[in-house]
Amino acid sequence: MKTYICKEDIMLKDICMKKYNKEIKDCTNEEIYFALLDMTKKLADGKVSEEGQKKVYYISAEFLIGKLLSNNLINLGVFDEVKQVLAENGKSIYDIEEVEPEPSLGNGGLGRLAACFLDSMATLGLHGDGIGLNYHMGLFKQVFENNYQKETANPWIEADSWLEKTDVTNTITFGNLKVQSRMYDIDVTGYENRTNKLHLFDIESVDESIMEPDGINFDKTDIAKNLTLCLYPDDSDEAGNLLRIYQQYFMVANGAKLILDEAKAKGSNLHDLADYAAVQINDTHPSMVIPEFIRLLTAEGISFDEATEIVTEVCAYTNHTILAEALEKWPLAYLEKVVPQLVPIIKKLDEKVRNRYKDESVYIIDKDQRVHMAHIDIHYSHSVNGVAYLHTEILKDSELNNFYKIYPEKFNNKTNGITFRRWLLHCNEQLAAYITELIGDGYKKDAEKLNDLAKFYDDDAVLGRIMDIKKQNKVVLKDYLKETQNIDIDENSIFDIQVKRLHEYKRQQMNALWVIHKYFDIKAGNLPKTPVTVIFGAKAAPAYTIAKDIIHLILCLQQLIDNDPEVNPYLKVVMIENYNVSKAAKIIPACDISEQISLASKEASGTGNMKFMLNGALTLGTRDGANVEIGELVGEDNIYFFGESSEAVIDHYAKADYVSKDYYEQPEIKKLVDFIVSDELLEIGQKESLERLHNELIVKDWFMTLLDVEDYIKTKEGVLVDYEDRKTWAKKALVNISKAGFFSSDRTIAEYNKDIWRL
Ligand code: B1N
Repeated sequence: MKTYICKEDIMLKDICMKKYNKEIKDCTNEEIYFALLDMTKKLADGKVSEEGQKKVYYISAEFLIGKLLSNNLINLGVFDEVKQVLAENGKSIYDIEEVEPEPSLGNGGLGRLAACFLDSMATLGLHGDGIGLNYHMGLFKQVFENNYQKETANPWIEADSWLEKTDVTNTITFGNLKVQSRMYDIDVTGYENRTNKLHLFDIESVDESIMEPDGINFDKTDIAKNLTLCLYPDDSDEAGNLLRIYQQYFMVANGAKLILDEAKAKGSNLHDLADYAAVQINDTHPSMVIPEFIRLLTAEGISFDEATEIVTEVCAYTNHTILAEALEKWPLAYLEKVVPQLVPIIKKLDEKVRNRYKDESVYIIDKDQRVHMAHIDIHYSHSVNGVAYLHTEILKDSELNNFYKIYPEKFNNKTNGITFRRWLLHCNEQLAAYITELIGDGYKKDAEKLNDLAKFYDDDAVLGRIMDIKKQNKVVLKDYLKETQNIDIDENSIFDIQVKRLHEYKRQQMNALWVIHKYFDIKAGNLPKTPVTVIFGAKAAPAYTIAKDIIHLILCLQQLIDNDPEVNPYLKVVMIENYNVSKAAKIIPACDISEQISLASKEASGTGNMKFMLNGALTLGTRDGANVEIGELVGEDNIYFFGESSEAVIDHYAKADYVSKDYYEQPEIKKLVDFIVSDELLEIGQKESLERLHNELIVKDWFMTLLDVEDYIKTKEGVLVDYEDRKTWAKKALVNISKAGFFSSDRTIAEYNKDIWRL
């Protein structure tokens, strides 16, 4: 019987004895968790090495890393052994996982992508570190109260955690204010490869006690206490905007200093910085790193022009959205208040642009004296990439067309990806084991090997097993929901799932209209053959009123249907509370239908779509983002597309000819939309909220819900019919799994390295 982790002679047994003077079997789950934390850090530490001259720095406001214990054990190659040792001592690794708090250092896809990328860099053996902020409360925790989202505080840092306090400290200057920073590191373990670091900067003077219980309100002006309190502080007033600028500059000032120090230590004379560092700017939050580098380089005696060239060679920018409101434009006056040292540099950079180009749309500072952060990135980086084929084409053809005409050579596509370690090996152990049984474990390192599953497309036994595993995952989710939210779901129903941030362009409201349609249908006696469970999970930004109204509608529908014995045997709505990475890992493997229904052209890529596909769900979606590439890989028979094309949508915006009222007037649609303010729902929900949403759909509907709702309903009904043919469905699921290899973030990172970083 094994009683220790033999790999590196680091014995869990010994750690427990030394730390607690107890045998493993006598330790509590908490004690074992902290012992495993020590053990894992030691194992990871053994794999840190300085290799090669050049290093990548991935700077991002978000790193949605999720819980790390199991992920690290898998990557370090000791998960099975640990699981077994624990089992032999009457403990379960799954219970111990529950002890770990989930770091909430991100919001959605952008942050989760950064985490997947760190995993893949380490896995490919690339020397690449992350640079970000150590938010003490991260994003708020969501609870439901009276069918509304309520925000609460979300502290996650404990005395003993994955964070390692380093001795790197800096003084960061904002005009008259100076703050002391400190760097904390988290190990990033690669799968059977090297360990990199995620560097998270914090202020020494942060004060968690100033946060109110709602997790979002605090004195926004007390920078020395609040700087690293939370991610995306409310920006509805000037103080909130200034705080975001303070955060961004704090992140890049510490980051730029670290990058230059490391390059110098390796022998760089700074003129050759590009031989030592590649910097990836993840969306515009870190854009100030460009003027900050120029400030630091010129202070070392390098000319402004040369500094500009050096920085351009070092930096590369990733765009993640075409939504205008998400593209940051800071008033110059705000930058003057927070980072006066950067303002002359930004003005000079703008001047250079004005001297070369007459087109106002590419200026950095516009006529309203606002600084377009993305414009700094595009002029002064050597690479601009979108995150899916369609998204990059839209950037080139319309959104950034004026830039594309100037710098065609800078534009490139890097279709997003996901790490299969977390999104298959860890979250769906059974499926991973079965795939290994069928095709060996080569796919764990070379995801394209999943294609070998093609030989089983017509193998009834294999198809049966795939469906059995799905069923077991549905039972796991059922038990989890019972335990955490006291909700009962039926594992024999169809699990139809939409989990992602709440935004009108993602159109959770359209899915809600389908629920209303189905409710009417069931009332009319058209009963579905198999019951349907519609699962939602989403946080709304605290100041985004309509998004909160949509959550309210979904929760009201959930209550209405739960209490209607005529309907509840056939239809159930579940809104998962506080959707996060850990919950995603339980939800995704259980999914039958993956809802990817954004308005075409608006979802830059999506990455949930890839996770669902990999776990054998079929996509119901628009031809948007990476859905388009999923469709090309699996073929039209294995995906359900509906709705207007991105060209048609872009054309509607250009002509401003979409009138939602015209669609609303169609009796079938009117009936669904008006149900939002029906007596049944008003009895459960708040009049103001439901009426606001109802009105929004009729008079505005900026993201064209009513344009696509009819086709959506028709297509979804077709999916439900197809579900009944279990064998054909299983085959479609297997095709999806087998074609998912392309979406490994290992592929994405290899492309970044080949085309942009060149390590
Ligand atoms: O980035 C993901 C994509 O897969 C998604 O399609 C995209 O919506 C997401 C400002 C954002 N784009 N932009 C953001 C987040 C926070 C913020 O303050 C913008 N997130 C995305 C990964 O590429």
